[in-house]
This record gives sequence, structure tokens and C-alpha cells, in this order.
Amino acid sequence: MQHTKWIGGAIAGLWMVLAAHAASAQTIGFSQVGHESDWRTAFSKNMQDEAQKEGINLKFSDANQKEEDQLKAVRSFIAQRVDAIIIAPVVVTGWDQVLKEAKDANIPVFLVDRDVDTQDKSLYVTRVSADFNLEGRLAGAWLAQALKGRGNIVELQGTVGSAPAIERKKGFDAVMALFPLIKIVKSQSGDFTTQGGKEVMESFIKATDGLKGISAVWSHNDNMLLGAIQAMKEAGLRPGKDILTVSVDGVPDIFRAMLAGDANASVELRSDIGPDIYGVVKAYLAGKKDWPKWVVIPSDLHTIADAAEVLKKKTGE
Ligand code: GYE
Repeated sequence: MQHTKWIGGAIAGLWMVLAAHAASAQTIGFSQVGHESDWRTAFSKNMQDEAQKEGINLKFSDANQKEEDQLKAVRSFIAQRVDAIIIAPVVVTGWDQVLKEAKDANIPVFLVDRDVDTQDKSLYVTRVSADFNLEGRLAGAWLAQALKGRGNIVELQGTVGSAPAIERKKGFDAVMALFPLIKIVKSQSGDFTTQGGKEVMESFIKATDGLKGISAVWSHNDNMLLGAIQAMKEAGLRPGKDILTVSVDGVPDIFRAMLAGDANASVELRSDIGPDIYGVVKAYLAGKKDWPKWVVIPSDLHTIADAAEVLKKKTGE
């Protein structure tokens, strides 16, 4: 008797726990840019792992760097009546209409990583991301110092029209404006990919007779630089030595390149920001409605001085 009572009680208790869990399990739609870089794939993994830890039912959609795919994903999240929508927007333009649709459906939208240029800021709750303009300034300050205020630079830009390409360029250019003897002599988009960076660097090498007179490469992300390093080495050049490099993201391969003497500096962009993002979304859904329009994630510059230590922290190597 005692025994059956205990089992009955246990089952009822378990059911209650499950019911409470089902009631509180939130469904969140996340429209991700794509898988163009190591930083991006690390960020996607972190968002998926953390959702699992938090018991969030995450609907993850990879837009393959196409805004039209993102618009479709967001509209399908609205149709499924998710509890919240998270968007990392490929480019800054073209968001007003779909954000209005989400607002009309009473589904809160959170921006992560990249920004939108919508005038009506009430269309999203907040944006959780690093300060891309600061990253450009930190990269510029390091390079201006390393070049002792003099030299020609080539630039690999990120995806045209994306917030990080726009802001990193602005920040870097603002610092360079203080150094009249430093010039950006070539600048082109490599779309944030390794292959894109390699191809653009190959064309720079051709156009400048083997980077003649060029002292440095500034790349809006590490993957494009990793591709550019391959191109330079294939052309018999010495990146990290004759051609200084600075980029953004701080992915493991850039630290490995620093340790091999092929790269010089990178501004780290944290990819483990799932807890920061879900923290904001969950608090909002639980009733904390007032948020600043931007929750800023810090960025730090690293060089060969701490490359081994950072790599060890990231990968255990
Ligand atoms: O730097 C790049 C990625 O949006 C800030 O996107 C992000 C950028 C990141 O593809 O590697």
C-alpha cells in the first residue's frame, strides 16, 4: 500500500514538474546571418548549446548571407507565433516592414551582433552586440603605432552594407585621419570569407606588382585575412614580417597564424554571447520591459604578446 502510494505521488510530482516545464519552455526563433566565418559558426554553436542548457525551444535558421532568406525565416517565426524573435541582420537596410509585422503580431524582436538602420527604434527591444566602430579604432591605433605613422595599407572589407563593414571602416578611417602619412591605397570587399579574402588579395598582388610599397593589410575579419595570408605566401611574400596584419574576431586560427609568425594583431569579438542574449530575452518575457537600445559586449586587441595564452584559453592547446 505504502509502496503504491509512494509511486502514485512520485508520478503526480513528475507530471507537475513536466507541466510546469512545458508551460515555461519558451520558443524562440533565431535568424542567423549564415556560416561565412569561424566566428559565425562558433557563435551559432554557442546559441544552440545555451538554448539546450536553458530549456529553450530554439528554431534556428541559417540565411546563407541572403537577406531575402532572413525575411522569409522571420515571417515563418511570426506565423508559428514564437515567444520572441532574435535576428542577426545580414545588412542594415530593408527591415522596417517585417519588423512592423512582428510588432503587429505582438512578438518582441531582439537584434544581436549586426545592426539595422530603421528610424523607428520601437520596432525592436534592444541590440546585444560588440561596438564595431571601437574595433576599427583599436585596429587602427595598433597599426598606426606599428607603422610609426607612415606607410601604405590595403584593406579587405566585410560584406557590403553590413553593420560591421560600415562601422569598422568608419572607426579605422577616423584614426587614420590623424596620420597623414598613412594611406589606404586599395580597398575591396571579400564578403567576410576566407576564399573572398584570398581572391581579393590575389588581385591586389597583381595590381601592385607584388605589393610593392605596401606595408600592411587591414582586414575586417580574421577569415579574409587567413585567405589573404595564403595568397601572400603563395606569391612568395612574408605576411607578419614584411607586411604587417591586423584584423578582427580573434578566432583560433588567427592566434595559430600569429604563433607561426604570419599575422600580427586581432581584435577579439566574443562568440560566447548566448547567455548574454538569452538573459535579456528571458528577463523581457518575465516582465522586465525597459532596456537600453544597445547592450554592449566588450572587445580587446591581442598580439603575439598574449596569443599563446588566449589560444590556450579558447581551445586548451
Ligand atoms: O566579424 C565576421 C562575421 O557580424 C561582427 O560577421 C560580425 C562579423 C564577424 O562573418 O567574421
